[in-house]
Amino acid sequence: MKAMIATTDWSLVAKALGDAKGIVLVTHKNPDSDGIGSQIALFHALKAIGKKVWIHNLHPVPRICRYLDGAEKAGMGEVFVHLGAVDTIVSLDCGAKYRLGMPDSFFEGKTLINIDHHASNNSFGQVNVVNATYCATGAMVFDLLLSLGIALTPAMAAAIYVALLTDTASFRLSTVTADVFHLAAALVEAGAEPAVASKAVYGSNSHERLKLLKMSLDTLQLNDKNRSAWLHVTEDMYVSTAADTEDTEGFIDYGRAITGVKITVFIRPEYEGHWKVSFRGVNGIDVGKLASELHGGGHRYAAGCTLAGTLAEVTEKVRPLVSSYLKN
Ligand SMILES: [Mn+2]
Repeated sequence: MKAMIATTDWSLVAKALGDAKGIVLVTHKNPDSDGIGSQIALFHALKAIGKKVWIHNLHPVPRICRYLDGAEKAGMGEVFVHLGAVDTIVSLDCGAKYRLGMPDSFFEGKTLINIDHHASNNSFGQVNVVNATYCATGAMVFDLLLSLGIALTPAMAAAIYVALLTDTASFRLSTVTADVFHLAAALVEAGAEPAVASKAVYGSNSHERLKLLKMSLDTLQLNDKNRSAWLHVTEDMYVSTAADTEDTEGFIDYGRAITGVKITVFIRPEYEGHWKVSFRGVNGIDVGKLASELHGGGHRYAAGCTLAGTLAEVTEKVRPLVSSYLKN
């Protein structure tokens, strides 16, 4: 097996994990498959070398990841009951400390290791491996395990595979290089099952989700001479369809898939009076930079921010900025 990026220096992470007596693995609020897959793979790996390890997040494991062996180990909420047994926290796939959503007391006196591929990551840990050239944090965990000399089990391989699958939008993004396919092949050789992952991620729609999708697609608008696509969901839509936030995963891709569209904007309720605004861009447009102008963050091709106001106010705030990125 060969590393995805052979030059990544894992020595400080290896040292910190080697010294650790108790480790908790965390990822961002509303976790996605990359965060969860990374946690599960590293969980199994650290167990295999005799470490005391837990998985804990503010929010539950998304439904599409619950088939993974190890998903049932994830705890949730602001209170982590094993905090006293932990001296080391590993943050995975999280661009900023506040996005973990955990209280300050959670971090007090702990060594914080930050492993992430968001370009906007501000290296908030004591030990940081941040590299935006990785297509997924799962790929970073693969390299870490390789450097630690830990053999991949089918459970680890399956967890990294789903991270890779979803963060590359099914191997569709420009982050997908020959090395990504080499990695995918290594994972399948180690026991990952692509058909099982694809069924779980893309073939497990609920009727509620499709009803919400139908309503959201009814909001689809093209602006900027058909170069920006806009769609949203509202709280009322959640109520009338009995769907939830998790069901909106992938809605933004319908905008991205329209010929000629260069920026897609998807807006959904986040919390009282606040909206989560997600952006997807094409080659040559940096939506990570766009989101950072709105105090958000993310990647070149996928990013987001949270804005206060009504839906109309939020839309009016974002619209001129999107237009300014489409000038040329
Ligand atoms: Mn990721």
